[in-house]
Amino acid sequence: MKHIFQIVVVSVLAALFALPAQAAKYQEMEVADGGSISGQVTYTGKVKMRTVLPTKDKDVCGKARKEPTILVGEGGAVQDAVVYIKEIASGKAWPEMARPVINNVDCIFEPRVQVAKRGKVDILNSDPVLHNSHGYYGKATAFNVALPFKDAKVTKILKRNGVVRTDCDAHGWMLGWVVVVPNPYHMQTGADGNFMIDNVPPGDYTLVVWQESVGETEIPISVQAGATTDASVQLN
Ligand SMILES: [Cu+2]
Repeated sequence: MKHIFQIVVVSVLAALFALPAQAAKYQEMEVADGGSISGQVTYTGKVKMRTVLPTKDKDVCGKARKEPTILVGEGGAVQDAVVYIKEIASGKAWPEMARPVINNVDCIFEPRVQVAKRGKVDILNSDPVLHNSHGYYGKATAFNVALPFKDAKVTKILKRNGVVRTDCDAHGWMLGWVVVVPNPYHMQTGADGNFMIDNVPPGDYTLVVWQESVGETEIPISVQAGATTDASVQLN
């Protein structure tokens, strides 16, 4: 009896510990009768500006200026929003994704916003001044690299999914973002604010729309075989 009890306890513990790991691991499979999710990300509120005030290396970093905290184009279209399915256990194969690069150019992170898969990231300095790129998952450091001279390059690993904010410890106004997505069902919006995510297995999901100043907006969606679900969202 005691023996059986031990087996049950061990099995229950094993199942408990295995669950989160399985939930995090995305399985690639053949998708039959997939549906699509499409829409547009818009914003009609007042666009807040932030002040960029270079206090040193001004010959490289430029003058004081203001920049929008959200890129809004015609009809309220939001650029550089990242749209992805929050949780999906299995589905289409990951596409070929180039290794992400965080480039320091004129004291600006290029690109400002990008999407990546867990794995390596190259951090580059294209400026003749010291940058110290410091990435965070929330408050936890993701990487912290000094790039003392032009063409310095360091490769780091983005170990988990989530939003990585990059600051520069040398230039407090610098700001960049890498959204490490959990599955291949994602898209970063361009100037038209549109997104299109295809080959989704039919089912109910939560769509996440992330934008750097708004944060995450979650939308419940239902995908039907061979159909397109409209998931247009107005951020506020
Ligand atoms: Cu810097």
